[in-house]
Amino acid sequence: MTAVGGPAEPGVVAAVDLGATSGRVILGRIDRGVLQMRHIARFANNPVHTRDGMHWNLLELYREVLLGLAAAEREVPGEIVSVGIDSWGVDYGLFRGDRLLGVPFHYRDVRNDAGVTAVHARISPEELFARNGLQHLNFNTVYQLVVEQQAAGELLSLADRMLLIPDLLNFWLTGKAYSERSNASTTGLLGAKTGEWDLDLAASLGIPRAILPPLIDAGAAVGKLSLDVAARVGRALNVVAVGSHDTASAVAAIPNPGRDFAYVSCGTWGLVGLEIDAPVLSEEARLANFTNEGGVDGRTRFLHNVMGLWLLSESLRFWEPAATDAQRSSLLEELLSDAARVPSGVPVFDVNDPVFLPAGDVPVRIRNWYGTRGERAPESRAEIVRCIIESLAQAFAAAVHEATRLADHDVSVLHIVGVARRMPCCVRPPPIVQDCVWSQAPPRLPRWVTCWCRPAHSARLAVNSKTFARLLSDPHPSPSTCQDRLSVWSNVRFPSQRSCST
Ligand code: LRH
Repeated sequence: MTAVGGPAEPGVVAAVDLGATSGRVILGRIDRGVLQMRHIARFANNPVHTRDGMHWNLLELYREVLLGLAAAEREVPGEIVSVGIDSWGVDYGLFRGDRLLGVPFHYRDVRNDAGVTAVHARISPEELFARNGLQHLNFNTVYQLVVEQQAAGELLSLADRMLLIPDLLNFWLTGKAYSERSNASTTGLLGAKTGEWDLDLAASLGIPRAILPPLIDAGAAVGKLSLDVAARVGRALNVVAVGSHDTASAVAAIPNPGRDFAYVSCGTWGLVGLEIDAPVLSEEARLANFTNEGGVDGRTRFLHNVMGLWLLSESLRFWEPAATDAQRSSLLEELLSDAARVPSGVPVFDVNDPVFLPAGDVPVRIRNWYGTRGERAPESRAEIVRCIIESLAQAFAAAVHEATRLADHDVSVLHIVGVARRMPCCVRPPPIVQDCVWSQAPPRLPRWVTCWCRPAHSARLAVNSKTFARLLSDPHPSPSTCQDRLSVWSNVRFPSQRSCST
């Protein structure tokens, strides 16, 4: 994809994008500097709870990927030059030879806290951050692997390889086992300064070094589909490593970003921050729970994980456990318009409270959050939705601001990317890319956006949280209301060289 707008136009590529709630197979064709995209397959990614915990339905995902690739090949026979896969970070499968040992755990499984305790008994949070630069999230792979050691019937000692989800799928597709760096950077085992596996850290935590596969960068060839897979897909396609951490790909896909930009990549998670040259490893950054993830082209994503639209999707799941994805989608439509009628100024809650991390009764936990602080809790579903949106908005705004301060990096542009407007449900229209660009206070603000920059002496961006609330909740933002400093693209038009259409 880096060739977009460049001289080499590589033809048709197939992208497999796996999110925590849904996956897609998309064809992309680069034609005279314009990336045209066609959605070939869209499928749900529903976790499965078994007696030992919460798991990804990986076999089903793999089956969908194969079906999607086969459909893509039928769509443009002989034209696909490469396939790339990205997914959420941190989760993995353990292998012995070709055999997958156990069903991969979902990062929201409740087992992780024991791993945190065990890791920090051996290395302090300060030293860990100085080595891996990662925000403390109890599901970082390093904690999960240490939990593996403690489990009854543990599999770590049997394993000869650990593969993160996109690498695992690449392995099933091609028989080649690598670890792509952007996603490896979410494990907690990659040196923040070196970009190499921190083998001493692994050894000190009892994680066998041998399970860590050779690292490769986005853009490297993985291999051809193996014979049996090629027979099912229709042709021996080339698999290429992309920014296999979904956030790496999301940020790499921002059109013409320049260097002084911030982003909100909003889906199940809200990833909010900057792209910079080198990690920020200060104590202040650690205490603010900011992370340094590896980006495409050796860049660093300095960002904060905000709880994201998970709060909405899990609330819907709690309210309507038996509903289909389609039913939940239309319920969401209703709730969003009801929420828009709730008077503004609802009290906000701390969306980043870890209490909201596990699956389950999120609305009850939201009410309790207010209750335990002696505040009036939202009553109706619409009120809860309104509180979620406004609280997310405020957290996004605060994170943009904090990122610029901690990295001492001014920004003049904010890009909002992802399925930001809506809950990530599997039956969604193509993702919306919303891109707000302004380098000075916009002279006239579009109806649905209220953003501003701080006075000129500080080029840092101050973002009104209402901006995000409006962006998230307005069902039909109209491009015609946008002024030249702010454009909305519904995946149809990119006004610039790096263009995209369906
Ligand atoms: C977003 C994401 C995020 C991780 C989380 C597990 O999809 O990759 O960056 O922290 O999932």
